[in-house]
Amino acid sequence: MAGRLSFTVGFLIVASAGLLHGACAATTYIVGDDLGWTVPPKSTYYEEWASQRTFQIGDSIFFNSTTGNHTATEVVTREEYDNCTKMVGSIFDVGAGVQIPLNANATRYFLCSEGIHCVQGQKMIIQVGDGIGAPPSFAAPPSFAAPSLAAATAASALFFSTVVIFFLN
Ligand SMILES: [Cu+2]
Repeated sequence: MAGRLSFTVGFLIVASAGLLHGACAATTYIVGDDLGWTVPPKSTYYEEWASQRTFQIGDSIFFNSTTGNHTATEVVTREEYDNCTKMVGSIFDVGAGVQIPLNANATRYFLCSEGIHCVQGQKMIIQVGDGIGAPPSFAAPPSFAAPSLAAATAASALFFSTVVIFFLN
């Protein structure tokens, strides 16, 4: 009986750990890391930052502004991106930070609408998955709930495991 208990507990701990790990697998990338989202030291800074990373469905990017006024403006086409087109798509004021979920394979274009920041290089291309897919719906607001939802799912899985252990013994 003790052997079966140990086996059951061990199995459930492994299963729960798997769920917890799964919940953490989605990555939130802080755009520009320590630099944050600002006018970069060189014009290709953010494009290089993004090209060095692999973005998958479920990941998020977090625009964190430490100095000055900036926006995270998403435009739809490469042409709009190249031309630093403003007032197209969705514009988020990067005050306290903006988190944008990457919830579909697509190539997405972000830039700052303030002054000439975009021309100075505050722009970035994010390829999610294979980069092929419909552009995002701009009706979707930035998500702040995703991390806590994932944590809640993991917590409920742990609770369920505990209940199962209780009834098995
Ligand atoms: Cu800016």
